[in-house]
Amino acid sequence: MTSMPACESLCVADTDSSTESQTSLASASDPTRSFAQDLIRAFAQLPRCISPKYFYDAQGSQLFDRICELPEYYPTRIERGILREYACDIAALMEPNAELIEFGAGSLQKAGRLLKAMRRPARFVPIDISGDHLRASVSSLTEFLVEPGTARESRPGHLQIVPITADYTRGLVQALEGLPAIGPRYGYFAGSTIGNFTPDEALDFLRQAAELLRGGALILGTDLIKDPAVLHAAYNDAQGVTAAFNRNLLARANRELGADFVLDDYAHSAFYNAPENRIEMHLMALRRQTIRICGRRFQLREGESLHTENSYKFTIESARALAARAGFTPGPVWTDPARLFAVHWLQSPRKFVSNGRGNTHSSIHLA
Ligand code: AVI
Repeated sequence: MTSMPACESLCVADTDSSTESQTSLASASDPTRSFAQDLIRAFAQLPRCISPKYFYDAQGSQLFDRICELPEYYPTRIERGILREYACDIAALMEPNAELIEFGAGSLQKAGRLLKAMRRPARFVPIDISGDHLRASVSSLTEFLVEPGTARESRPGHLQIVPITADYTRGLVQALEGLPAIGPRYGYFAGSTIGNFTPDEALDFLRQAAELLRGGALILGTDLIKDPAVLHAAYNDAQGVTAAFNRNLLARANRELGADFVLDDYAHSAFYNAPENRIEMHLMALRRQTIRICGRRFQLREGESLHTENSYKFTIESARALAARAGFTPGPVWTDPARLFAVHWLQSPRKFVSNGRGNTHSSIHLA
């Protein structure tokens, strides 16, 4: 995200309430403090934009789980289908006694498929920014892994499960601090969450992953470029769950930071920006607003918006080229017959030089 000059005319310090707000922020948790800082920064610049990672408090994570079950939101359903079909083929590429690290644990169902297919998985490490959501996901994963038909070696008891609550966007090594590798390491980055990064952030994340997973591999889910009408429907569902997910950012600011957003005064706007290959989500002011966040006042004119998310879409080749630039050797790709979504095997060589080139010849399997 590029940082733009602060728009001072729209930012008025409100000294009456700032002392109280700053006092409460001083004792706030790290995630709340960084949310406050980034939200204030977002409102003090033009265009106003904030990282989508702030969607995911407990309520936002629950809303995201509901999005994943919507008829219009195809990525989760299609990626699950690919894993149902190909988990054994993917797991056959993994060494036995390995650990699987999931970056941004979703509902853990997809990782569960991989764990069931792996040979004697030693440890599963899901990392997520929302602790409440992570705990709930781990307990449903545990139920999934004790279902009849799961090999003894993939059951809890044999398999160590070590959930970590952390913001992995701040650094993968930091997130895994104090947890030395116990065997070959494989990563799983599902759901095309890579698309929520800027291209520079995506490259940086992949470089860190290549380093962390040396000698292992990253299994990467990417949403593919397709008919914009399909994309539009996926981010503008009929039940309004995506709109509620988007507005939850403001609701979270009201809950955690004592901000005074009136949620109905903001419209959910999601559209496909074709030149950039991305869906953009915004919250647009329906009337002139004066908002207070942590003792600072900001104004928005009618029609002005806060840019809350980008969701980049890829071709199979563009995702492989990006991974190769980060130091991975792209391997097989699994996709669905309609080519809506792709799951990539990205090998991280024991030693690698990230030089912007790489083997991008693909071997593609259709689910
Ligand atoms: C988590 N991420 C990959 C989702 C996406 O599709 O970009 C978040 C989302 N935003 C709106 N709907 C889903």
